[in-house]
Amino acid sequence: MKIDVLTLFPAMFAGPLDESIVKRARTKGLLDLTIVNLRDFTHDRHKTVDDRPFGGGPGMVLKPEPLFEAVGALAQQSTRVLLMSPAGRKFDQALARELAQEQHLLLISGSYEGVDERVIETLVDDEVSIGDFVLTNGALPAMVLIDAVTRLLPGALGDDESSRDESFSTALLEYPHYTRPAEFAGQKVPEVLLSGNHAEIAQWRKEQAELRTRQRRPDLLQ
Ligand code: 21W
Repeated sequence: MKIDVLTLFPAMFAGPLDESIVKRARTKGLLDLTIVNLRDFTHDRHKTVDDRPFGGGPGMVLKPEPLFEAVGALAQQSTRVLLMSPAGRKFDQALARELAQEQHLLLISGSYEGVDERVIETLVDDEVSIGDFVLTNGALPAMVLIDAVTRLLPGALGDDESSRDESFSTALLEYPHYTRPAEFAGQKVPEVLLSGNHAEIAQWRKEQAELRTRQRRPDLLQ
């Protein structure tokens, strides 16, 4: 899969995408990721990407010209163009699975400023939000989306990670985990886990997962 990101903050992307499973997916050639500075598509001395809103009001709006030029240069017919926006469709595992099927994603990481509506009408396939809280820009949401999509690419997870993932792809929260020592600071590991009775352990884990889900995320059981 190819993912291009258009951003005003390319430096924010150094780090999170150079570690762990995403790094390995890039090294293996499963993910071809390019971070592109929107300012590279300006032509004036000041590399202007924004301007004052028509109609007045606070803040600035991202100008259409750099975005039209950038998307024109980076997108093909088959590219899915996504604008990271607090007004977008809520990102979830179902959307991550859907996006993992695409050949090419182009993410536009918005800033605190709005984006000229003609960009959204003409260039953007979907607007995507990662949740109902206010961030300073769309860079972290773009990285969150890339992380969630990348681990779903065939071959991205190792055998161990992959089989663990399958056994937990029930829509429940996970049961509690313990490792050695069997007693730590007076806190004991539940006896059943030390029993060696695999049927009882499986039953206990199932009950714990259901209990936790009912207590913490009843919405998942609807
Ligand atoms: C925050 C952009 C608020 C726009 C006047 C002028 C992308 C995000 C973002 C941001 C506004 C996502 C304004 C969850 C997020 C993102 C920055 C609204 C403010 N007023 N998912 N400008 N949360 N956030 N306009 O914040 O770009 S996906």
